[in-house]
Amino acid sequence: MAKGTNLNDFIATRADQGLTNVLLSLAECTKMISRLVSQAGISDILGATGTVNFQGETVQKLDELSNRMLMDYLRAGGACAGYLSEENEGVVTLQEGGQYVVAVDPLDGSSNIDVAAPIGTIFSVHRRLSASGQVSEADFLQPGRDAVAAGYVVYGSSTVLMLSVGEGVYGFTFHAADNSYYLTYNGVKIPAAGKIYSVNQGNSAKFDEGLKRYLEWCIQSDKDTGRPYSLRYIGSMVGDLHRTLLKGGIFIYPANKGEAKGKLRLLYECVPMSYLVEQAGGRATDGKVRILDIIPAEIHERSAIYIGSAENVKRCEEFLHGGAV
Ligand code: P6P
Repeated sequence: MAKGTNLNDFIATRADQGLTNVLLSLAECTKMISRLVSQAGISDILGATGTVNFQGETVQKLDELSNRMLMDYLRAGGACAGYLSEENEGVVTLQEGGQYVVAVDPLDGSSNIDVAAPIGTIFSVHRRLSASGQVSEADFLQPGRDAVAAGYVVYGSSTVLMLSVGEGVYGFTFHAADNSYYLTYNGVKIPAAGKIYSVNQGNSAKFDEGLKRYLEWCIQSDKDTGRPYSLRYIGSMVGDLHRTLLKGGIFIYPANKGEAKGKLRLLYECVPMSYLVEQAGGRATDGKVRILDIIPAEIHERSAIYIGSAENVKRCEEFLHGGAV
């Protein structure tokens, strides 16, 4: 059965050798992570027979293991100079001659493994700013608008890699039988408007007044605007954003009173997702500023995020800025 375009062939025609190397290293590693995630429950049972694996290493949590695997695959690929991860305190030099730096959330939403809910790997790729040698944090403190690629892999009922190299968004579904990703979304466009909003409404008491009024507006009945909207919230950014990208609507993680800049990390959660959503025709801001225009000050800094269909995000911003009626 013809399965269509293979990821490797697709990337090779759209990226230079170095970027192709980085992206295929990431993709190969996510195939392994997909297998581990799908077996997590079973390995837990196996783990009950002893917490030491055949190499004599302590069995690590899956997100820490994913982090180590991603570093190993990118280092072996040879083109990735530096690595920033939610799991590492500082940046890591992988190949001094590499020309790219990668920011990664190795296994976002990993607490959902226990309940078999969708989780994911999120990544963005920039060119290094330094010429060669050891990378520094400065190589990563670049705005998302300068990224050369971004994407995620959602480990759900199927494993799907969503990717952009700046020319639209393409999706590839993992075919475990022959260990390959095949093109299944040939140019994703997010609906201009959607009827789903996604937020942890349990935090409402901490939301500012404009957001509270927007959420009240979402659930009022109004046929012309398709309201009331539906609330969908998985508690896994990759799962919630994958649905938003395909079905439309808005995902919100605001700056709460307790969290001055929100919970989600700018460089390896907000930027990659914003890059993809904008490439698909959507919009992503922190409520005021375009996410991709933010100049990061710290490698693990957080940001509020309002992201999804352009009409939904703009309508929400009207309430945030006090202009909505
Ligand atoms: P809350 C998962 O822990 C995560 O980092 C994102 O994947 C998700 O969108 C968010 O946190 C959920 O946070 O506070 O609603 O549980």
